[in-house]
Amino acid sequence: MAAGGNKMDATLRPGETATVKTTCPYCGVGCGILASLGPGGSVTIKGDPDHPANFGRLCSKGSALAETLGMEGRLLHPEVSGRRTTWDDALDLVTKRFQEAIDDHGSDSVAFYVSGQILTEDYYIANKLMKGFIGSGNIDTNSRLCMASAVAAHKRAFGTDTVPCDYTDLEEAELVLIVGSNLAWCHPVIYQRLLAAKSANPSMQVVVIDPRRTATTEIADLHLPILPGRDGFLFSWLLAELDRKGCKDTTFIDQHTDGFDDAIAAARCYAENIDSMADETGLEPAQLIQLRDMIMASERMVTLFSQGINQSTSGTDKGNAIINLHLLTGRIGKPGMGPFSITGQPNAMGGREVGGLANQLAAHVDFGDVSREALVHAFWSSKKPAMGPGLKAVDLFEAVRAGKIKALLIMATNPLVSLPDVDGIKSDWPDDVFVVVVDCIRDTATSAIADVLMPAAAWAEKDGTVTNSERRVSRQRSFLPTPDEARPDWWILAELGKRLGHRAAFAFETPAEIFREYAGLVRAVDRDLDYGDPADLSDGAYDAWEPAAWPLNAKDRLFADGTFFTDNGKARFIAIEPRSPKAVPDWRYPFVLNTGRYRDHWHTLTRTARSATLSRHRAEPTADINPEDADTLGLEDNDLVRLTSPSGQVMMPIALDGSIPVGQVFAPMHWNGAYNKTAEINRLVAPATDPVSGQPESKAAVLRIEPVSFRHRGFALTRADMGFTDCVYANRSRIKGGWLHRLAIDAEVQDWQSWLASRLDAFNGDRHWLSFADEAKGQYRVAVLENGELQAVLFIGKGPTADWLSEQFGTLELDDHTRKALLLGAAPGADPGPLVCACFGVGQKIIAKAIDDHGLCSTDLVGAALKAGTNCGSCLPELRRLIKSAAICQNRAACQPATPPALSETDVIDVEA
Ligand SMILES: Nc1nc2c(c(=O)[nH]1)N[C@H]1C(S)=C(S)[C@@H](COP(=O)(O)OP(=O)(O)OC[C@H]3O[C@@H](n4cnc5c(=O)[nH]c(N)nc54)[C@H](O)[C@@H]3O)O[C@H]1N2
Ligand SMILES: Nc1nc2c(c(=O)[nH]1)N[C@H]1C(S)=C(S)[C@@H](COP(=O)(O)OP(=O)(O)OC[C@H]3O[C@@H](n4cnc5c(=O)[nH]c(N)nc54)[C@H](O)[C@@H]3O)O[C@H]1N2
Ligand code: SF4
Ligand SMILES: [Mo]
Repeated sequence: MAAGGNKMDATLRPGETATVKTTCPYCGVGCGILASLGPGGSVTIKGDPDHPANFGRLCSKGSALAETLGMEGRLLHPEVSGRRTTWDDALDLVTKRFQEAIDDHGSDSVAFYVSGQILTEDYYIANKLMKGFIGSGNIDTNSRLCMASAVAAHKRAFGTDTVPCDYTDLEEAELVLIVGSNLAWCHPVIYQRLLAAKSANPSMQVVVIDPRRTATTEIADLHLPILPGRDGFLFSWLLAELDRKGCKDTTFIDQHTDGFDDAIAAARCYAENIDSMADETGLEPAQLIQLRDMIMASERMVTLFSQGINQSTSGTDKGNAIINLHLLTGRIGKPGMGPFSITGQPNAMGGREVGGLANQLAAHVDFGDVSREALVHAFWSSKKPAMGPGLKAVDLFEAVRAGKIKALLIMATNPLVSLPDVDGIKSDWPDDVFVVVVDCIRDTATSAIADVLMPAAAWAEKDGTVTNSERRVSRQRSFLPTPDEARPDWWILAELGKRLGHRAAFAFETPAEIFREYAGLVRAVDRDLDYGDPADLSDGAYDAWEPAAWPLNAKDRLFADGTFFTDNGKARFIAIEPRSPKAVPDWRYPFVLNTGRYRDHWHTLTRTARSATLSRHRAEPTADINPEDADTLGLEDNDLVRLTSPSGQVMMPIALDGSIPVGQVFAPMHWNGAYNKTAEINRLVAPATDPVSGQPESKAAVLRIEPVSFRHRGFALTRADMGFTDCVYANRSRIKGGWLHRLAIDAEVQDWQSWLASRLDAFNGDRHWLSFADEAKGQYRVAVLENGELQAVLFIGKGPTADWLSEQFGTLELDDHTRKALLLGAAPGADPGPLVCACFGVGQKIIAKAIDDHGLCSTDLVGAALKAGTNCGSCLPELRRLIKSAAICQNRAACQPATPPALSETDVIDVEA
């Protein structure tokens, strides 16, 4: 076996395998991966035991990467107006249209909108082209929707966007505050490291601050279900309280900080009365005191925060409120301490470094920092540098709507799903804006508005670097050949740069050359970043790059000496005036909408929905609400509802969930029109943004809930990917060997066989139908076989869930026994329930039964009995919850009868086609 860091030759001799060290393309944990290519092109993915982020671990998404590498749906050729063209023609056209816009309307009439999912090399070129040569600040990124508030908070406090912690700090802490982060689902490998650290050190305490009781709260010693958007009040109160109690590091404050007096004066306004603080935050006075005392008792404290803080109209202030607390106590720059903003995307951090955000220039240099700006311009030999910030994402799309942007290039992001107010954006989209979309996938919501499509190389084909949450720079290395005409993102941007007349500045041949240049810029700027001496970065050294955190070669940890990157070297306290979310619930819109992530899905589904394994955990979005609210509304679990906000409407089923507070709704951000035409959650989210960071408030829209009327509800399983677009509601998801469709139908249907038949492709062979009807119960079931092979199944009316059939569909051997089971929807006693363990395919009902039958009281015992939870561990929090609750009837799936209604053999009738 050929192992090692180097890019490998993807053509192997028979029987040979090769392994490449690369990095996971999903979350900001940045796990190291060993990708092995076997004979016949098979790919095996394993965690890299030597990578310091994961030491061999992977979560369910990382483990299933091999399933998402296929060519299905890939964009493989450049296209202009939907027609295939050559790279030369596509690039010439884009150059012409960008140049025309610049000539006629100025540099600020063009823009790039990029992503934390491109590599540092790609990002560097995009930024250099826009800010160094086109002469506009108009390059922004989806990190605006993600990290912008944390970035702004860091810059206000430290002078630079510097994350001072690494993962070992979490392990060494005595107290970990997890604020607005569902770590168990969104950064599962860090969560597992924390879990292991807590087991090894039982005195470690974990507090989770989140309106919902999430999977992450399973390890919490204290869960504080704060009211949506109120963290600023809580942290201001804590600041004043700790100060009052004398829990502060006066020497540190005096010698290493500015602004303490103002910040403490502002915080004291909120600390006079604990009862009003309790009202403001929705927490009990006793809980507030408990938290304060825990903080007072533990010197080694990490505050880890994510989108529950950032995605807010006061996200920057909240970030600073957290940092203020660490400055007060001097808990920064030392092991096991610090404010820790974790990044979402694999290269969110790298993008921030190069300057991918519109309000900074490059390499952590801000606009207006005149001497360093001059240094960057000189380094680039910029002919036409950007002289000020460009438009931030939400403003950028506003400018497009207002006709101010004439040419826009979108790369590695799907804004027509992920931006707030997607309906408004689509309806106002001007005809004359020229749009280029660079993506790996052909059909996305965003590619639908493109004039030009450019095929990008995908993860397994790309070479470059990414920086994870702990500032660790790792290599992504290609292990598959780039298909057809797909090209790396940096190549596409460099070609554009050359054609726009900047041949020398963009004459890069390899990612290594780009990285060397960037390392040189970083060295010249000489601030918090350091990638080492570019002279040491030969092609070979770049190839062999071992994961390393910046600043490279640092003698001590960041901020260890109390020196920060502000002009006077002191950190800044920021005086905060806490605010509630912009939208306030009223009688028309009485609920607050919280949006976020599912364990096994990634963003807008362009990747994870390709995997049957990953689609099993959550095949369909649900609006999770408290059972009390459902009761008030007269709704039952799984009822189909319409959610209406001032911005728009969506439709999806509800799920009763006691972990959601009364008055709140949680729904996933993931669904796009290709999988569900009515569930794009950003139709509901208004484009309200934080005044400092420009980050939108994705977690606090307001809405009302109404039932949807329809005549029939059911599901279909089909071999072919067919549409049910005329249904009131249709959600499709991948299963092994086909598709699962969940449907609501308003048409009056007499004959379900004809209804299904009319949707099937013509078939000349032997077509058999099985059918069953119970008119009284409104149950209809049909299945169709073509040449003896199962093609489709349709279940209408109340009855068994789709779980068992979805498992069996791809492999069902149609003997007499299974034919019967087919229309029963379950082999008797074998309904697995919704999937919990993705690695071993173990369902919730199986686990619950084993827990009950055998008294399994630990995840180890469940693992020993069923293997569940013994591979990637992503489901451990759910296993713990099942063990704890053993009263699983709270769970909606378990509330349905475990065995389907009786159906006698004679009910199943064979009908000739
Ligand atoms: N499985 C999965 N993992 C992912 C991703 C994915 O798509 N899928 N995406 C990656 C990316 S880009 C990102 S940015 C991260 C995001 O990672 P997280 O930030 O952990 O994920 P979210 O689910 O968006 O939101 C986190 C939590 O904030 C809570 N919250 C909402 N409002 C408030 C509030 O007012 N206060 C507090 N304290 N909490 C609140 C929500 O209930 C939610 O549990 O995940 C990364 N990892
Ligand atoms: N309501 C609500 N909205 C949200 C959020 C939320 O919590 N709630 N979260 C926000 C956050 S934190 C984020 S990060 C965004 C994410 O939102 P997006 O960035 O819009 O989501 P993705 O699905 O990751 O889109 C990435 C696109 O890039 C393509 N792609 C993948 N790899 C490559 C590559 O190497 N090159 C190129 N050219 N293309 C590639 C994929 O096919 C896909 O189309 O959503 C934001 N929107
Ligand atoms: S935790 Fe999972 S998604 Fe995140 S980098 Fe690791 S394997 Fe990938
Ligand atoms: Mo993100």
